[in-house]
Order: sequence, then C-alpha cells, then structure tokens
Amino acid sequence: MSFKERVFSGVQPTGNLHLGNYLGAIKKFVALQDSYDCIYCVVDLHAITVPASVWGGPQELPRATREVTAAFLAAGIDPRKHIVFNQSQVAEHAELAWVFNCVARIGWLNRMTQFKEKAGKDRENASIGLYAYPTLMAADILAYRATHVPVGEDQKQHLELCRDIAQKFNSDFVDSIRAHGYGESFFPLTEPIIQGPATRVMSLRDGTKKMSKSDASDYSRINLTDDADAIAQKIRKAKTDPEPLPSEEAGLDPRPEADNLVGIYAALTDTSKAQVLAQFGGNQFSTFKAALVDLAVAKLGPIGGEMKRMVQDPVYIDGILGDGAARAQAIAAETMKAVKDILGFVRR
Ligand code: AQP
Repeated sequence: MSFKERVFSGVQPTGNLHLGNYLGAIKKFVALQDSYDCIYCVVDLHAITVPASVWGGPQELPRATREVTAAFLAAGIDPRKHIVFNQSQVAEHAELAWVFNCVARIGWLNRMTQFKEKAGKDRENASIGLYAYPTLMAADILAYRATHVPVGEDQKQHLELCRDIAQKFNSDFVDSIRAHGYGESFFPLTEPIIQGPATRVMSLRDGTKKMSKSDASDYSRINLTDDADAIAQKIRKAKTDPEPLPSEEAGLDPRPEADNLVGIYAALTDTSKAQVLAQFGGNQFSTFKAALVDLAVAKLGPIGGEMKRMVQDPVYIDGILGDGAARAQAIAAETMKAVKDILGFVRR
C-alpha cells in the first residue's frame, strides 16, 4: 500500500535540553511542518529507562515534560496544525512495543551501541526497559506509520532497527496482511532525516564527545534556557586550538573543536560550513567566537525566554498535551486494531 507522508519524532524529558537537541532535532521539527503532517512527542516512557536518580523521579518529571513541550512551542511548532503530546498518555505505544519485542531478535538488540554506552560496565544492573528502548522507539514511530523521522546522528542505528522490525513484521505476516486488505506491507520502511552541518553537535569542552544532557560539566553544553551571559561565557571558554580558522572545509580535519563551532554557526544561519569558512577563514578564534556569541544569543535567547514564560503556565501546556494525546490516540488506536487483526487476536 502507499503510505501517507507523515513525520514523527520525540525528545526525552530528562532535563538540560541543549543546543544539540535543538540543532539535531527541534529546529528540523519546525522546518518540516510546512511539508508534512507532523507528530512530536515528549517521550516520557523512554525517560524512565534509566534510574530515577538520573531522570529526576516523580517530583521532576512533570516539570521536565512541560519544559520540553515549551521548547517545542517556543521554537515554533504549531500544536493546532500538528500534534504535540506526551507518550505515556497514549497506551498504544507500550502495547505495540510488546508486539515488536516479539518480532525483534535478541541479536539485533545486542548490537545497539546506545545500550552499551548507557549501561556501561554494570550491564547486569541495567533495566530491561533500557535494553528494549529501540523496540519502544519503533512502536512510537510505527503506531503512526510515520514515513520520516528527523533525528540526530546518534539515533541512526535505532532507525535502522525500526526498519528491520517493520520489514520482518510485513514479511512474517504477509498472508494475513493481504487477507485484511492492506496489500503487501502494513508498516512503511521509515526514512531517517539526518542532514545538515549539525547532526552531531559536540561538547564545548571536548570536540570528540557528543554534547549531552548528562555531561557533568555545564560548560560542555549550551542549555536552551541559558541566558545571554551564560551563552557568551560558555562560547568564550569553549576549547579551541591555536591556529586561525582555515578557508576550506578540508582544513577542519582533524580539528574537532573548530569543526564543531563552525558547524554550529552554519546550522544557526542555515548555511554550510564552506560558507562560514568563506567568511571567517584566516580569522583568529577570538573574532569568530565573538560573532558566534552574538548569533547564538540572537537565535537562542528568544526561545529560552519564551520557554521560561510558558512553563509558568502548566495549565496551558497540559491542555496542549491532552488535546494532542487525544488526536494521537485516534491514529494509534486504528493502527493497533489493524495489528490485532493481522496477528489474529480476538477483539471487541
Ligand atoms: N549532540 C547532539 N547533536 C545533535 N543531535 C542530538 N540529539 C541529542 N544530542 C544531540 C538529538 O536530540 C533528539 C532528542 O534526544 P533525546 O531526548 O533522546 O536525548 P538524548 O539523545 O539521550 O540526549 P543526550 O543529550 O545525548 O542525553 P544523554 O546525556 O542522556 O545521552 C534526538 O533526535 C537526538 O538524536
């Protein structure tokens, strides 16, 4: 069958929303609104896959959920034209994830690098949820039979797994899929959208490490709620090397910190690294950093300010999430009914 073009993506409510989340994901969510039907989700079921001391526990989760929602809205996502909701309000995500746990193979999950990184050496003590994270992510996407998913580079492997699950489901149950009138395949093979100069924003302290919410150093990242002074200080202190900026992109290799700052500038101006270097090649970092401070403050300041204002009004945010959840559930429930018919579950 042909699939309606639809975008789905999610962000975890795990605090410290940063420039990497913005450039790798949220900024792209905004841009895709003109071309697709979009569903954007605060993935709170994913947040609890790590210990409560990491996700913050029941006191912190509502605040973090509303803060991510506020970031979506402040960045420019329109919750009337598109859908914004939090995952736990739509039970079909967990229901479909169970089906996918029975489709995915243990060998596939054993290859997931994010699990290895997040579980670390204490793998025996990691939650089953952390291990099964990619099957829940596949369910998030395929509950809406989404065709496109904008994500950062770190999620590429999980998207490949999502396609493997869709393909295996389609082929294992092809006779039933045909018999129920869905043609040759029920789930689409979803395409990741991982493009542009900032698909993997790196730490400001170490250009070989991803900018991350959980980095102990706040100087490693620019938080979306940082004020102008904090943004300026972090960029001025960002690690660099002693050479001036090169004039061509090839000159950024192997200079990870320079590459990262140039990529951030390019992404914030919707240009390419080559264009940034055409402008700043030959300049010292002090000059380039001053321009980057002005740019980052101009682009991020209004978003952070609007986020801070919106989180003061939880009733408004919860209203958006509730309305979005009802609209999301209407779609996911249809998918789940079809999946039950295809599998042969007797239903009301
Ligand atoms: N550094 C990054 N560069 C580009 N994109 C990034 N994303 C995350 N970090 C970067 C993208 O942001 C979206 C939402 O991410 P998430 O909520 O799933 O959080 P995460 O990937 O767990 O974020 P962190 O900072 O990496 O958290 P920790 O510290 O817990 O590991 C995704 O599309 C992601 O690709």
